[in-house]
Amino acid sequence: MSLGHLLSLPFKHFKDTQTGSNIIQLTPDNALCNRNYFYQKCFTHDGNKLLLAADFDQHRNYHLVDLKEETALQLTEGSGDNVFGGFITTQDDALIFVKHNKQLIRVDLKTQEHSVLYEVAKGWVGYGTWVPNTDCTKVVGIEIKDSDYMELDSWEKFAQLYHQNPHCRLISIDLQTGERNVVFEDNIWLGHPLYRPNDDNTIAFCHEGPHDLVETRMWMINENGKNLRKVYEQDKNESCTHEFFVPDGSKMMFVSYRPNSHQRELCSVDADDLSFKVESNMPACSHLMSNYDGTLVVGDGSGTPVDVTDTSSHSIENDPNLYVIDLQKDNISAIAEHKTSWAVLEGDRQVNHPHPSFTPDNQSVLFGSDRNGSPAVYLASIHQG
Ligand SMILES: [Mn+2]
Repeated sequence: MSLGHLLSLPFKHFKDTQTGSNIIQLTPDNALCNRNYFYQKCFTHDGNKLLLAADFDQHRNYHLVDLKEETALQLTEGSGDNVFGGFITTQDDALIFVKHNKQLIRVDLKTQEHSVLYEVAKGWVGYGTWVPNTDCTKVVGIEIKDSDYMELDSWEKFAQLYHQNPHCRLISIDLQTGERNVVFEDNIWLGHPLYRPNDDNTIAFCHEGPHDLVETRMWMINENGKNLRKVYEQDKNESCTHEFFVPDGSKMMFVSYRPNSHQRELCSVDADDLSFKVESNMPACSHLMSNYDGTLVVGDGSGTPVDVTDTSSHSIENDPNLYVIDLQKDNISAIAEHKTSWAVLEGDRQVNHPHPSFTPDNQSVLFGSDRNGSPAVYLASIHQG
């Protein structure tokens, strides 16, 4: 197999035993497949094509799945693909992803032609998920000094990197020219860079690390490096995580939780004035993502978080459900079981996370699970068929 190879991908259909939701298994058993990170664009606008990563050709590479034809088109090859950070451009014409923590690459969806948009400078490592602005003319990313960097192939190393206070910089890259602009730089582990949709002047990022040790996770800053501000002042016992911008740019939403409680809160701040709101109480979901205007939210029920230091007081029972939270109707319902193990596999901490998000028509939820023994990608209908 190689670039442009078209593989037949017969889908499997079944019903959720609890809810009757129609579930489609898109990728086969006995393979390593994952969807991209939950807020990165993975569907074409018409909802007919889906970006995912799969090891059909030895390495885990990007493929474009045709949901009508049940085929997978190979977009990348070789080792080193960052298989969570890649995204389809707003224009639906390319995949953009990072290879070997070093090169930001554009892949033409039609021809698979590769072009290098940006190269990480010597002495630095391109880290995590890099996110475009709405027009897809710029990307924000995080770079870590290579002397401070380590491969994060376990949750122990995740904690270790936090305590090392690595030198990090938040950068913006012009995709036309490849020019890099350093927005912010500090001896603190930085992560989750985000452009606010429809407002290039607002960039968000986080202080990364064990959630119960990080004092203030979420920050915003102007694109020119001015007006650094806390998004939200956390209580002493409060942990916040998995923040994302509602795709219309109106709000930032995030998960808040505290020790010795199963209950979690779906919270938001207004992206203009940072006014805070508890949107809903909810079951112990790890990741959340909303529809375009933030009226519907999908979350993945989880167990004891792995990214805290004090696991005993955060210990909770595993919840195997995908939930849809309707904020207008004030209603939460389990739509299907994801049944994933959450296990780290071959040094990959994220591959068995569901990372759910809506399809463009809001009728189904895309998620990952190793319910059949290996990580695969699924669609579950929200309403019973
Ligand atoms: Mn995750």
